[in-house]
Amino acid sequence: MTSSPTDLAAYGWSNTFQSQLSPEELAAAKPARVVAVHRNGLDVVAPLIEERVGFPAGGLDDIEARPTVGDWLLLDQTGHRPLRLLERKSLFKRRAAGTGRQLQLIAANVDTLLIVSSCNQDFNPARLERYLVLAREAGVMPVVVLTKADLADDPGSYRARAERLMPGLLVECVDARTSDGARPLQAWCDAGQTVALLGSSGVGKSTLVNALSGRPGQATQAVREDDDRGRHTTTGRSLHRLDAGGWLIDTPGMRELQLVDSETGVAELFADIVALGDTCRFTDCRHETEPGCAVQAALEAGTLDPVRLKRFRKLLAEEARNTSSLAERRAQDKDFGKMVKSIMKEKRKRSDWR
Ligand SMILES: Nc1nc2c(ncn2[C@@H]2O[C@H](COP(=O)(O)OP(=O)(O)OP(=O)(O)O)[C@@H](O)[C@H]2O)c(=O)[nH]1
Ligand SMILES: [Mg+2]
Ligand SMILES: [Zn+2]
Repeated sequence: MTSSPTDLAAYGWSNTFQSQLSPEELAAAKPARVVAVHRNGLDVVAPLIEERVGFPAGGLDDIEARPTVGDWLLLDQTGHRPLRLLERKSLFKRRAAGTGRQLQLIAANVDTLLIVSSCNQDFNPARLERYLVLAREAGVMPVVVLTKADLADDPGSYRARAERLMPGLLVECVDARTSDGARPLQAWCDAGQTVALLGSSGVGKSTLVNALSGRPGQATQAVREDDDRGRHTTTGRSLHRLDAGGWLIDTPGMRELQLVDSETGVAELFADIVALGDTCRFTDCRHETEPGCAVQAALEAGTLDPVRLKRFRKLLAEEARNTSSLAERRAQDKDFGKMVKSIMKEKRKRSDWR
């Protein structure tokens, strides 16, 4: 490796990545971090490297094997050609918006997820819960950031509602426009730390990037007055270096976050309800009208919020639907891949005969 691990640490390098290198790679390969993904290549950075490189060979029909923002790539000795993608320590993914059922990668190798919402009509517990599941599933620490506290009559009430979503959840109310206002978030942005900002359009993700980096690099735009919705100003994901040494990933506002492969995360976020269900008289209790149902008993006793139970059920059903349709799609893609391979093989055979 031509850069020392200490120099690379400033870019988020750690033993998780170092331990994946063979002795030959340790001697010659150059690790670099993906800061942006374009149709025609990847922008990567490392000490003394700032390049647009191609995609590493292979694995392109497996969406999860494609590089995404935050990924570590090994470049060859020249520093221009990617050899391979290193295994990630965390990954955010979702089912792409719209009717296409494919998987979409959001960001990799993130240490802290800032779930951004505003102290206005954007605030929505069901939406925040989806992001919390995403963080759980990736094993990433979540922090809920409530922006526009300066415009709200009672920001404390939003904070209290957010804190109820998960025991011990960290919630910060901020004015995202100034570095002073965004100061509570500095603690997550220390040297070598990678922080991703996710949330709806117009909540102030790019405003936070500008405040925390002290540079007006990211375009921002006023929200619609009637419903506080944003205008989808940011259109691509990108990784930004902060003076404090941390790395921030700005993302386009999400219209919807559809979870996939997240059954564990959902069960963990609603662990109290799952535990209640385990104490029902019947092991196959559907928690509806069965005698001895602990969930119904908790509803009656007022210790379980019926609205939260409804959100849990909805999320569980939706996650199952998304994951099974994704499995179908993966099978189809595989079949298609096989078909292409067999056609190519046939073609080659025929040309051999000529
Ligand atoms: N008063 C106030 N305005 C804010 C705050 N945070 C963001 N804004 C404003 O809200 C608008 C939208 O902010 P952006 O940073 O563009 O929002 P975004 O989340 O990046 O939106 P997309 O890129 O569309 O996803 C801008 O006019 C910001 O100045 C805040 O804490 N207080
Ligand atoms: Mg933006
Ligand atoms: Zn039950």
